[in-house]
Amino acid sequence: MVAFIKLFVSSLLLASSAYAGPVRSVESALVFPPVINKGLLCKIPILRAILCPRDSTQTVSVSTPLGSATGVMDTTTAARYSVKYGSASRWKSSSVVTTWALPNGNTDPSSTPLGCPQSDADASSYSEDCLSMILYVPTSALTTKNLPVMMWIHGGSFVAGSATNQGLDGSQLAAATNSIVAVVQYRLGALGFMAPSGATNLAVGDVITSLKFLQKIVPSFGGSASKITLAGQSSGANMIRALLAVPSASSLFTQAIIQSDPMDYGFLSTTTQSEMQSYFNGLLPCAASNTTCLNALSLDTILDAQGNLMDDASSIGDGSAGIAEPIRPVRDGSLITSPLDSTAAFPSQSKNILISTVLNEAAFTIYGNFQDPVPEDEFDLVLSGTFDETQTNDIIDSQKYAVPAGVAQSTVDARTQLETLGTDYIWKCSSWTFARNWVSAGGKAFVGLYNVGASYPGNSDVSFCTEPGVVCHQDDIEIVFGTVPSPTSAQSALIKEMQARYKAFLNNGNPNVSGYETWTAAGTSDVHAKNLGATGEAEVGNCDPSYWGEAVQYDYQVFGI
Ligand SMILES: *[C@@H]1O[C@H](CO)[C@@H](O)[C@H](O)[C@H]1NC(C)=O
Ligand SMILES: CC(=O)N[C@H]1CO[C@H](CO)[C@@H](O)[C@@H]1O
Repeated sequence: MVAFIKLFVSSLLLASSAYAGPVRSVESALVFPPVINKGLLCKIPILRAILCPRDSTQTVSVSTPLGSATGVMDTTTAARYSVKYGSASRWKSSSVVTTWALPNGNTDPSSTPLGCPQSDADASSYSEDCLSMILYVPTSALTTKNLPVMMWIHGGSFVAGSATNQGLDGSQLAAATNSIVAVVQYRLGALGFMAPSGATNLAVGDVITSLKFLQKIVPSFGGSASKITLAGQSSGANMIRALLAVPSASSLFTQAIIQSDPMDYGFLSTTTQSEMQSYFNGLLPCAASNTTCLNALSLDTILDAQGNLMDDASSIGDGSAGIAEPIRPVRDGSLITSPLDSTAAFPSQSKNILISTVLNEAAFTIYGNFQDPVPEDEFDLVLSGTFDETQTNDIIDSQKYAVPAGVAQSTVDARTQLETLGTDYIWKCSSWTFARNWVSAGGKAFVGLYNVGASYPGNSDVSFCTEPGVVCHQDDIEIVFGTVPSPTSAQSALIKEMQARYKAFLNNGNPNVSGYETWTAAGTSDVHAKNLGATGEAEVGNCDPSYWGEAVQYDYQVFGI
């Protein structure tokens, strides 16, 4: 069972391990329109933002209840403010800062925050003092008040990623949607979920802390604290799913955008979490109660233990932690109070959500791990290495992913079926199931499928991901942010469309805008998934309600999480 599930890890992990540090460069080619009396007006901080020629050190200031905020104008249309939003002692809950400060003791407002500690990144790129965010404030905020706010939660399987990852510069998105974009960091891995004392979901708490911070400060920037939308991709979207299950966080945001959430994985059960916790504690050279010892542990020691935990997680307890995201939010019954999956009726919902997946979510994994075509007679074998016996038999008996009959054995490449299967159960169909449940519980949902993407750095390691028409996991990120390096006309068109739709959604919870096709809201059976980058609605395929979740169970059903 382990061997093949492992394959589905890497698409989440590897792709996001392309941690690249700050991505910004000075776009000196931008020319600002001439302004009369510029010299005088540039002395007034708030006017400086819109009226004065920018250079790489052009600073701007805003007065907030937490003190004066200083940022920089990277572009003519948005200012960027890096800020430390929260403080936390190791393995303790975080709290909102009481004073505005640049991250990591920086004094240069153009500096970017260090990421949270993670393996596969240079130690100089991270710090335990990592509860920071970057705010992108459109210059329009000076003249328009009550702008919506979109807070982006990065992916990386809860063990990687940061606010400075490739493509996450929110300047263009902020200007195009006329909204404040915040890109937030939260504690990762063992430091965010596995306190030896047994406390968990610390990272979920960090995001709640960041929302409380936003509530306090966005009005100073021209934003509205009652129009905050959460948006995120992959495990960032999974984090949002967790926050939707936290009643005490509900008043802190109004709606959510969930991109490529691996919804097949439920939250962790408390039983599995405590078994993993015991295992992890056993890897540390400290008693779980010895705070002095725990606080003195080096980050290397903690990350090493975390790596061992992840390697062994799928054989701990019932194995429901799996391999792709073994460290993840826990349905602890106090913070996260419902599973938000098909194992129980959803609590009643009133928020609007937008849920999307991409065409080839599993391609990076399948084509990255099977470099050569997979013959038909190995298909069943791969299945039985991925699913439990019942799931395997149900899938084979249904013939839904069978290699088409009449195809010469020598030309068969079952990677096509495996890729569709992986995409369906981990992402696409499970997201559609979630949308149906959401609507049944009274919420409104808009479902989309990206037919056009922009190859995210790292995805080009798998040549299939660079083929025309293929959209791999993460290829939606630069489309949303408008950060595609040299966009094709199809990419430019989709960037424009998605930003227009996001702008509408951020303002009124509906992604419909004139000039573009109607995006019909999901129903309890037909989710009306809108093709993004293509016309009409996506083919239902095996995401029919009678198949995944019914005829064949999702992993969260198999494990009864
Ligand atoms: C805590 O751990 C330290 C080693 O870091 C050890 O010297 C000390 O005796 C321990 N304290 C207790 C109460 O066990
Ligand atoms: C189908 C649909 O939801 N159409 C809506 C698109 O958005 C506009 C503006 O919010 C609404 O008036 C439409 O009803």
